Amino acid sequence: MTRLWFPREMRDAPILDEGVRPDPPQLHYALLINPFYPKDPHASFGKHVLTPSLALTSIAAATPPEWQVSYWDENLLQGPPPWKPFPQVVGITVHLTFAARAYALARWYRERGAKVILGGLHVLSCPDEAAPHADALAVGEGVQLWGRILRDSEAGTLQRVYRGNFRRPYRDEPAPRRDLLPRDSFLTTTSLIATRGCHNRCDFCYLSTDGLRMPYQVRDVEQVVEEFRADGQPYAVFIDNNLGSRPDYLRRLCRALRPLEKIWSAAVTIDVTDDPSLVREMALAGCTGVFVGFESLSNDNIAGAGKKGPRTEDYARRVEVLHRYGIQVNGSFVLGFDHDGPDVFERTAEWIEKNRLECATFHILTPYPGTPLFAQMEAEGRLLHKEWSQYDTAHVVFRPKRMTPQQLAAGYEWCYERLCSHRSIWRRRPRDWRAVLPYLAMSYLYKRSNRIWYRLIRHRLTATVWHGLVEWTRRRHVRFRQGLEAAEDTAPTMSAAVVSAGV
Ligand code: B12
Ligand code: SF4
Repeated sequence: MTRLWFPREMRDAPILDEGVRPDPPQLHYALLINPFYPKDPHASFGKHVLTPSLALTSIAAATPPEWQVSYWDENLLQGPPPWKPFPQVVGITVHLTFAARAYALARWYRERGAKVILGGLHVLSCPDEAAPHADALAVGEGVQLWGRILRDSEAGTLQRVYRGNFRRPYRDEPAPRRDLLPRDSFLTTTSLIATRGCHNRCDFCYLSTDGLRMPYQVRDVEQVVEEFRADGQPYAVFIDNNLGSRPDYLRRLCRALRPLEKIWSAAVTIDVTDDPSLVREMALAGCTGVFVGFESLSNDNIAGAGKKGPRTEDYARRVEVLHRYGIQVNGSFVLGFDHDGPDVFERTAEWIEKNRLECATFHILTPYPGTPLFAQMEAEGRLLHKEWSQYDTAHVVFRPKRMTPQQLAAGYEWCYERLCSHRSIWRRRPRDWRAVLPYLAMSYLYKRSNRIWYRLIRHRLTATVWHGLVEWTRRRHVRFRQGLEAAEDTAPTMSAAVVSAGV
């Protein structure tokens, strides 16, 4: 395997200065922190500044007017979070991969007099582990809790645990505070979310976490359109688990987005292609790329995970439907299922190339705590350890059935190496010659330029450098749509060059 370039700032969290003696906390000031996590050097560093998580901007929108709130994302490589002025309350979002860092930050701020609130997915699945590190836990949906937490903290009546549910109408939530984000640091600040939940319940997915009851809900399409418009960016990423869960809603959303003449990408399941006229509506509404969780090319693996969807033999035809409407496909593949043997890597890579997927993301199967997959692996004694920082889908944390952990780790690395090779990039080029150059530019910039990404991130140049390329893509897409509109239902074959979402 080639030795990959992996700078320290991408691997290690910034150092917390233990010598700091801050002023007393500033009343009515809250700081929200997205903690550092180590990046996977096999994948693009660009993924981490493509678009921000909505966890903290969502709760920030529920801040009472007398409070001031600010935001710090340690992954933007600008050092540890600020302490001047010193916050009265610190809110930290916790995922399992960066739980240890979240706890270190919590300790640092608590020792200096701030009240620390922990929330997020890992707090929901492992509240007992998180509790000793916080003054209060926010378990579940946080927007409904944040205002109450701040007021209780002001009144000195902070409780140990606050519980929010996902049953309140989603449309009642205020728009996330995207204005708090450093705009220069992201390719786009417009992370949008229109739906919550998914029609599926795959047993490896975080949506199957024990105790997480997330009924399927949608925001009004007008709300989504308004948020897109208000953020003023040409490109948005929908961070919904599956924007296609309800085709009738997706169709209405597309019709509402169409007049904006902007571009976007979203995660969908491949059954979105059941009705090609819906794919056409997506293209007309500005969809230039989809992130599709194919998970596996083995029907046994798909059935074993409890995922409903088309047979894998039909995937190729469905990819073709998306391509026909100029929509690029970023396929997500999970490696290490029980029916995967050592041949899975080559077969998957071959399939991706044969079907010209513009982009692919690989994940080593990872049993998230609280999911049925975790319970099964634990019961079978197959978990190698519970070192959560390694549960990032880039490390093997369980004993696979049909290969060794070492074979799985090496196969995962091999898949990325192969997909990033010149040969593979060339084999996957679009059939339409007019789309080849933009595709090549995007592939090389996104997938093979980690040294550039590192500098862009450190010097906060991501937005500046990408803006021209994104705007050019948007204009190309608008021209493509005009052709599509004119052709009624016979789609031209031009593929739009896009920024494929890597989420
Ligand atoms: C945007 C995103 C990213 C971005 C940004 C990540 C970041 N941390 O900054 C990028 C692309 C970089 C990314 C990368 C990865 N991601 Co990601 N990502 C997402 C995504 C699509 C959206 C997150 C989001 O905004 N959700 C919406 C917000 C509103 O929901 P929320 O986070 O749950 O927050 C609510 C509550 O939890 C609570 N809350 C949360 N924090 C706090 C804090 C306080 C103080 C309070 C009061 C409340 C509160 O209130 C919020 C509002 O209700 C989710 C899937 C999804 N749709 O959620 C996956 C997801 C979070 N990612 C996941 C994974 C695995 C990863 C990776 C590890 C894997 C990979 N190879 O891609 C990497 C690396 C990141 C890492 N090491 O942790 C998993 C996590 C699984 C788990 N059990 O932890 C998810 C759930 C995807 C999945 N389907 O499996 N990701
Ligand atoms: S289809 Fe995707 S989002 Fe839906 S439950 Fe399965 S893995 Fe999760």
